[in-house]
Amino acid sequence: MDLIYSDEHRLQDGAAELIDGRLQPPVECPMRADAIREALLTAGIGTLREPSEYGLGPVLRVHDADYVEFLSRAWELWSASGRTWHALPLNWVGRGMSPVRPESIDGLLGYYSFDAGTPITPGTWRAARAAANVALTGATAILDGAEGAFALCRPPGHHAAADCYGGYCFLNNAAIAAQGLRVGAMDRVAVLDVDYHHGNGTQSIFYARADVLFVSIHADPAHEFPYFSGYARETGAEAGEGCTLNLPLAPGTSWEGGYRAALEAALERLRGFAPDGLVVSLGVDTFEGDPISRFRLQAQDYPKLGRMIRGLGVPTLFVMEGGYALEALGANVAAVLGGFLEG
Ligand code: Q9C
Ligand code: ZN
Repeated sequence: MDLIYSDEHRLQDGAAELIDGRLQPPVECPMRADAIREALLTAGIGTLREPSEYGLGPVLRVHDADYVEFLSRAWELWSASGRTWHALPLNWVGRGMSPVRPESIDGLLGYYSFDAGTPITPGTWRAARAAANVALTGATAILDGAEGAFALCRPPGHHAAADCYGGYCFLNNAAIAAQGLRVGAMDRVAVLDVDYHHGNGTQSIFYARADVLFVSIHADPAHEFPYFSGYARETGAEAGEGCTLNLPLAPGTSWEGGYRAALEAALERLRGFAPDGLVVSLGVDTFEGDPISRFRLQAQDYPKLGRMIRGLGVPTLFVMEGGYALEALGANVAAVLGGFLEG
């Protein structure tokens, strides 16, 4: 299958994220994409392809214009304010305060974000745009008739909402690709999000829509990031009521200890929806060795995941999200795609 990859991911290389109360080297780092690319080529999963340039049109079908403008200028505004280190937000709107758009870059960073783990660097905007182009190139492969394709997106995307960044995400690559499939004449599109963390951005983008189903298996937000999204009671709104399905699982969940059953429930809902195309937000931070996550999936479980997704018989674009165990990351992604190809 086509493996879409751009070297421009390297332009997102943050100095630090705030984690466990300390500034630490970001787990979301360029070595991740290098590890995945090498493992996929070694396993013979497919051939590398460069992304095409789609411009901002498909991005603006998912993200608000003022947010896109902010992202494109954030580094310029930050460095013009005299700072030399990478930009992290330091405060957010609290209950009882005014949720209005401030003017200074410090205010804007808080206004458009929801965490302090997502540094804006000189290359962030270019890297984020390249990742969106990688996803859109994958969507084009699916529209052109491929049964499967892999978009090696970095930075990841599923935490980014229409006007908000966080969770290492700036542009929602999976949502941009899903919307690309819709515009490209697929009437019904589904997103299956199997990253360890809830894809709050993707959910919110499609929450009131009936044409895009969002199904997610993730760690219970009562105990895990992003904490304020991903509960089972979130089922969609307005025309989209019933078109969001959240399957939160307890930290510590293993394949046989609940994950497989949740995946079967997810696949049953997907079959009921009968989509023309599927976007899988593929995070392998469900791995037992992941440094920031607490599920217990093992290497041998990932081919099963890929095989079960293939069983849907729907053209499928895999979009890379999280996964931070550098030594196993590439092999686990290759295992999912290998299982899909055999399935
Ligand atoms: N104690 C993705 O996987 N911080 N984003 C975690 C852990 C944010 C993960 C803190 C995790 C974001 C794409
Ligand atoms: Zn994740």
